[in-house]
Amino acid sequence: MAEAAVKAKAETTTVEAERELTDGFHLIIDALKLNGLNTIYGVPGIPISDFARMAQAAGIRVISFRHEQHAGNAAAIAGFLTKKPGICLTVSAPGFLNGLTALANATTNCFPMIQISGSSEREVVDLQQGDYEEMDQLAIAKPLCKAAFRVLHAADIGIGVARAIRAAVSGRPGGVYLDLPAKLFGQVMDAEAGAKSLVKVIDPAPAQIPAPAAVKRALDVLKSAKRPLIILGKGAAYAQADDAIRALVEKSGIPFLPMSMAKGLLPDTHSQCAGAARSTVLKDSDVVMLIGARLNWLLSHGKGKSWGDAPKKFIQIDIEPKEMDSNVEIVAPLVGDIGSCVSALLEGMDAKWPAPPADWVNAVKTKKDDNIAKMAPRLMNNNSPMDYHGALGALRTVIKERPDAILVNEGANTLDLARGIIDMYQPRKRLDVGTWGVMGIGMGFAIAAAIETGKPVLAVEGDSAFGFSGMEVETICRYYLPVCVVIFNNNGIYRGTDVNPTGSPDVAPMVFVKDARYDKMMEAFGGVGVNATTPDELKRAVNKAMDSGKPTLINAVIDPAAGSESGRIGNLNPQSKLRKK
Ligand SMILES: Cc1ncc(C[n+]2csc(CCOP(=O)(O)OP(=O)(O)O)c2C)c(N)n1
Ligand SMILES: [Mg+2]
Repeated sequence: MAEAAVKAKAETTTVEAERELTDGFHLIIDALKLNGLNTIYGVPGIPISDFARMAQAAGIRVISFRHEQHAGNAAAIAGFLTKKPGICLTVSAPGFLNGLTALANATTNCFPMIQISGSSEREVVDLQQGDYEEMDQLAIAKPLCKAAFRVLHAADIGIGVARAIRAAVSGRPGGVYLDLPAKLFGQVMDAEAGAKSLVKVIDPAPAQIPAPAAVKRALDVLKSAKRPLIILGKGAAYAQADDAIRALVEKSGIPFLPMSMAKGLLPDTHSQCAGAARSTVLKDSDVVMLIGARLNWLLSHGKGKSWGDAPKKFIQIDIEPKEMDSNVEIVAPLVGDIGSCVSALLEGMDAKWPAPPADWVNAVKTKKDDNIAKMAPRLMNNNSPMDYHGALGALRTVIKERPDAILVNEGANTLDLARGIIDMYQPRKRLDVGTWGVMGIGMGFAIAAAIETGKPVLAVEGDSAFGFSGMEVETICRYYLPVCVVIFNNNGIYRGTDVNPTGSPDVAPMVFVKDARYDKMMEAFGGVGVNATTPDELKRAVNKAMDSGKPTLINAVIDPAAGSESGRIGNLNPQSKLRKK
């Protein structure tokens, strides 16, 4: 053969050989795409930089953050909004650890997410020989999530990803950790065998149908009630069984109380909503049906002063059997997925289902109307500097006029008061600090909410709360997301008025730089910054931001003396019998 022909033949053979091989990089990407996971939130670096590049090249949307915790929070809330696991991608050791807070928070809040982390070489890590970013990540992740897996062979990537998906979304959703050591990415295998090894997860979150006897028991208890109450939790919002839940509530005629992230499942302005009569309905109800709400600290564990002296019977709908009797006796446990349970209850309620006693319904309504009337004038003040009520009154109007906007909310006073004041009208539009009351979810949640839904986002942030994720305003500008951040700037944590009693130049631990201008941060990255000193100015600025869709940050100047210690949960601060010195 002539020399040129030999060379040509050799080149063709190489090309053919390459065409027949695939590698870890591509198998992971293919496995994600096969399962409809088309967005990755992460921070690149060794050993996942090329993976992030290749994922983007393959059509996956790769949203690159400034810190892994916020990428993790974004993935978690993407999971809550879509019922598909959100993907968070981190580098080894420190990046992995930065993502863990979000992974643990997702698990606590039952948000499905998968943290995929690159890790260093097993051989070196396991002998503790000091690898670059050495850490036994799988062992560390395990207690913080629902399930944790490691893949060592390219041929196992398909199964590894499938297991992670199923673990994240089936039963009670939660965080899953998937450990991918650096060497896995470059491993090659036969392309056809690789394609065959991928798994499209069939029915990842199978319906769990409640037992008919349990349904009947629940209906019997409900029917016997003199003062019934329905509590809707975040799980009810997650379930996306909105029509069935609304039908059940309306057919029963029972007052309902939405937990924070269940607000809007039925509008807060619904005639049966008892949000403004919370303390009355908790105290005076005799039968309480919990739908996707847990009797944790947020509901005072179902006992004690806030639940009053009247004997209570609890009906609880939850997908997790272990949730039953977690704090108090559940007389009618209904274990199953919320959609199936609510539909089964509805089917069991015939046309003659009795309305709840009128004296109860009227008592709740009177209390609620009183409280709403008392609050109304405070929400209309136009004070400068603003107090929480004036500022939130303005934002309340914005959301009323734009019910499809997503509200992200964190802080102490900024959170507790916004939760009470801003009415929600549609399901899954309020995203906040959840079960732990964690600060730092703000920008991650806002970014994912904008990416996943395409709707405008209003993030209402305490100045302290914002600081935890503030650098991600660059991310918001970089992807040009329709996010309007409003910072309730009261110069500090809870209040900006604490004084250091020693007289040293250090300010008190709760106090920040006075009169800071957070709006300038947004301008640094090309977004719009506004300093608002009155509720009218604030409303105008938010409306402008939402009309334009431009990344905007509004520094809302709040009276530093307006807040109270720890917002509404000051009672949780430990006290000592010893007097303060
Ligand atoms: C990760 C984390 N760290 C610390 C806290 C404690 N914490 C609770 S609320 C809060 C900030 C409250 O101040 P701000 O956000 O300014 O709200 P304000 O009450 O001033 O409106 C802090 C630091 C927390 N909840 N989570
Ligand atoms: Mg503050």
